[in-house]
Amino acid sequence: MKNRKRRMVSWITALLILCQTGCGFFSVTPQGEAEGESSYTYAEDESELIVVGFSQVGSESVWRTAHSNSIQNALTKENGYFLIFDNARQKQENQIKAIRSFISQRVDYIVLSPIVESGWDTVLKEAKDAGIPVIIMDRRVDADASLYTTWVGTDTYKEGENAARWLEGELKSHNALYEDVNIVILQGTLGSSAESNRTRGFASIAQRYGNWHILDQQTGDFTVAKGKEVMQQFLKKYDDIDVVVAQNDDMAFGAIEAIEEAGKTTGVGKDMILISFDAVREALVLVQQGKINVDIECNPEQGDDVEKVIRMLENGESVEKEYVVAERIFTHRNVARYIEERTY
Ligand code: GZL
Repeated sequence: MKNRKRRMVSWITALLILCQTGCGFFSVTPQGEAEGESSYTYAEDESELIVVGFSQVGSESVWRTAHSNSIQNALTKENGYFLIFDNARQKQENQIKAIRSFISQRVDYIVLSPIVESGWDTVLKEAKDAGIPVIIMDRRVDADASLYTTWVGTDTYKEGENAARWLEGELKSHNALYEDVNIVILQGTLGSSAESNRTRGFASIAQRYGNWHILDQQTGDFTVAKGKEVMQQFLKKYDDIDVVVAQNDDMAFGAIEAIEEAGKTTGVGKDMILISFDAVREALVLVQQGKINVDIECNPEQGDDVEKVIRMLENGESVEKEYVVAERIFTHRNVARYIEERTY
């Protein structure tokens, strides 16, 4: 709130200086043409908008696009917001630059979806010193918790555990739980909480089974192209892969391309089991077709939760330190029930 007052004062000050220099007031018609005598009416309705600076990871995946849409659909002018959206193109230095720009513009709130967990303390302290609340969204930061107000996202560690628990049940149902199984993992962006949590969550179950062999794990950076490239390397290196774990659907799409180009198949009753994460619509179609065995949902619809938090803060209400959004697991057994409602 105080940033808006300060910003309004600075605008009025600027206008007064403008007047003293004889520039005079003018009214700006919708066509943008100044006309005749009248007082300058800057967009007063805009001065009352809550200005939010949002630093987004990038546009690396279908999920990310849905995530961006979710925040843009929640923080609209009609809802009382002026959203400044910055796409960091998957570079942390771009996110840090964007946050510093938001601070210099004296926004009311900063929302950060951090590409990686580390390296945020300095810039978050600058925001705190400027009196601008920061909301972390989607991935997590490894920073002093006093430097941000709250976190809104998904439990990616549980997602990793759920993937392994599904595999446990799948192998058990085929009386193969204690048979040798060779696994390769396409990891997300290294150093991101999504990658580290899914990797650790899966490993926490996998380590119980000496017969589960994780042959290799490499980052496909959450993209189709890199996921395909790494899968091609795995196929060259190993001729007995039983399970592919892709830490997002885009890498799963790339892996399927690579596997099929190598003359093999994925899915229910096929050469390789394919486990994926995110559960975007395009992937749920592949689950329905039996090409992806299981898709662990990671819910990108977090914009409304962020908007609720900002509204509470505006009303002087206290907020929780974290908000976790709900998620499901999709297989060919239940996907038909949900696929029609999937909008992204
Ligand atoms: C997960 C999110 C990940 C998605 C990917 O919370 O950060 O980033 O799983 C996206 O699709 O690129």
